Amino acid sequence: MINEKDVQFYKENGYLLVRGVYNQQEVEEMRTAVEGIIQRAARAKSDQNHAWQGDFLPPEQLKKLVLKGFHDVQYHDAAFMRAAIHPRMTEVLNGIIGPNVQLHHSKMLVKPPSNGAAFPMHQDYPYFPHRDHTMLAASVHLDDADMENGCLCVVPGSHKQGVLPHVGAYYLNHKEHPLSSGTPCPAKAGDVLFFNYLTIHGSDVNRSERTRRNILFQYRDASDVPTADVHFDWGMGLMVSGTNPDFNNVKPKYEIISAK
Ligand SMILES: O=C(O)CCC(=O)C(=O)O
Repeated sequence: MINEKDVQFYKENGYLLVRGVYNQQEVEEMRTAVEGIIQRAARAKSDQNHAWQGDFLPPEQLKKLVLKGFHDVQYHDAAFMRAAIHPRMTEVLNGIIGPNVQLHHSKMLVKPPSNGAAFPMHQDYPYFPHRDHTMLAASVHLDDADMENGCLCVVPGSHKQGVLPHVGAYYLNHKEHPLSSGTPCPAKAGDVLFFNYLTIHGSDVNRSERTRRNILFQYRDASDVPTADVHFDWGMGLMVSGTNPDFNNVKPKYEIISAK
């Protein structure tokens, strides 16, 4: 699926777009699963807006923006578990990360037409810092994405700058790091954009009449460890490929919610 040149590209640029990781049928299965989550969340009255807040857009514009986001989608529908460990996905992960890969967490990001939320430029590092910086996002496209419907933009090579100071709700100063500083990564449904958690990235508002649905999996080398007690997720530590060299090192914390 990828070759040595691709791996080199990722190392140099901190990102890699891989075409056709999922076929049409697999994409369709995930779309149905996304719709199911949205429906069930609405019935459970858990469908709050996850649009990022801050000062990166005027308040009256921010107010209108909507993001349907849910974490750990593999706990909602098995389609996402199959996607997380899909052989074509693991092949790329093995090329970039190495043989032993763990899932850290997942989320779905649905930007509805006309008012789908923007993500100001940021690194993912502050949300779940790790020692060896092996963490990467694999953003699975369930729709064709371009600048019109708010595709991802990355700053090539920015992972080499290391950890940068973030402001407010963990994004970079938007005057120093405007969205226009990023390289747009238009993609087709089934394509996956891989980017390191130090790579600066963001995305614009969905101004089109098309929905933009992405599933984002965060993966890390199984020997990498968190350096702060933040963002401990249910999915954290699930072996996606290989073996766990340090199984005593990190134990996920579970919160028991009593049944009503
Ligand atoms: O999917 C997107 O447009 C951006 C998502 C993102 O940057 C994030 O979740 O950290």
